[in-house]
Amino acid sequence: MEFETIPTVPTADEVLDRSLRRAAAKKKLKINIDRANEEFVRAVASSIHDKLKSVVTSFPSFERLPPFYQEMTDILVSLDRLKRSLGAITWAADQVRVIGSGYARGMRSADDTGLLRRQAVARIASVVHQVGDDLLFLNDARNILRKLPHVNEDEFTVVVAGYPNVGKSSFIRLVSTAEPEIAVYPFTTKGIIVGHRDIRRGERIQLIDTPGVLERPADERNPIERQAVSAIINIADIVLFILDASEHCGYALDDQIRLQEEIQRLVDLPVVTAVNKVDIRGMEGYPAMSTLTGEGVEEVLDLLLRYRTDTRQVHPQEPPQSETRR
Ligand SMILES: Nc1nc2c(ncn2[C@@H]2O[C@H](COP(=O)(O)OP(=O)(O)OP(=O)(O)O)[C@@H](O)[C@H]2O)c(=O)[nH]1
Ligand SMILES: [Mg+2]
Repeated sequence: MEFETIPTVPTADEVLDRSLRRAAAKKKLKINIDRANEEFVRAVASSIHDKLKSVVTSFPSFERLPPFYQEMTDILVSLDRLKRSLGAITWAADQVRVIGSGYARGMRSADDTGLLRRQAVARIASVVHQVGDDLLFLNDARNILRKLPHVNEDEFTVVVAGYPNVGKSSFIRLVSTAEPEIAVYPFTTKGIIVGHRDIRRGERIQLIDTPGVLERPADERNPIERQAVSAIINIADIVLFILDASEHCGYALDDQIRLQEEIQRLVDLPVVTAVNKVDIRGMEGYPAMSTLTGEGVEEVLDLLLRYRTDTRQVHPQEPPQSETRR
């Protein structure tokens, strides 16, 4: 993922200190004091300009990112805010260069180059401090975005969704390489977690654990829930919707079914619904499993894999592969 390579974004003081120190080292090399002052201002301005520009270019171009990552960026840090801050840093880089070359030129005909040097540094420092909050914001954004998991668009992808606490992570843990946290309280999972499962002939599929979603208007959903919806819309080939008929999750079954219907309307994809926690209570008409006892879990996975062969088969007229071939 392109986010992993974004280096730490320095604070305003770090940008200034580093550039002033470097320029001071260069200044020592000059014998003529006026030349030294001019050189100092040029060096400070150019080093700050380059540093700020490199901060901007270290972020990926968001328009070119796949829709899922664009949307996740928007949910987690706000694309608008990110673009505004990157724009502010570009502005500051240009300002610093203009100030630096203006003062350096002025020094050629000045009596007191030391005074001009101090004025130039003060003005440059003021510009850098003006974008101090933007630098802090970009570093926070960088720290959040670099934790986003890598989603492979070429792999068959099952997105596991449902109300909080129904056993989504428990299922993912049993059938994939991912090891999400499991707990008795809702919203244990707060982001997208990617796992894999090897299937025959060296192929593997991707299984995505998502945070729980509540049945409520989309604009009332919090950023945690919105990540799940984004995964369903942008990266799923198939959705496994888990119901908890025992209601031990803390939510009414009717609400869970309404959410399942909403998701079904939202995407033009197969939505396979399975009932978990059947060690406590099952429900007619749906595949049954218990991630606690393991009962029915592999059967649900097999059901999902059958869709994989259905959607990716080379000859569409070929009937779905039978149970015996798996
Ligand atoms: N009895 C029983 N409990 C289960 C079963 N599956 C999960 N649980 C319990 O249900 C609780 C929630 O499980 P999780 O796997 O964390 O549920 P989740 O859907 O990922 O929850 P969020 O991440 O909060 O949305 C935990 O206490 C699990 O031990 C099951 O089949 N039977
Ligand atoms: Mg979970």
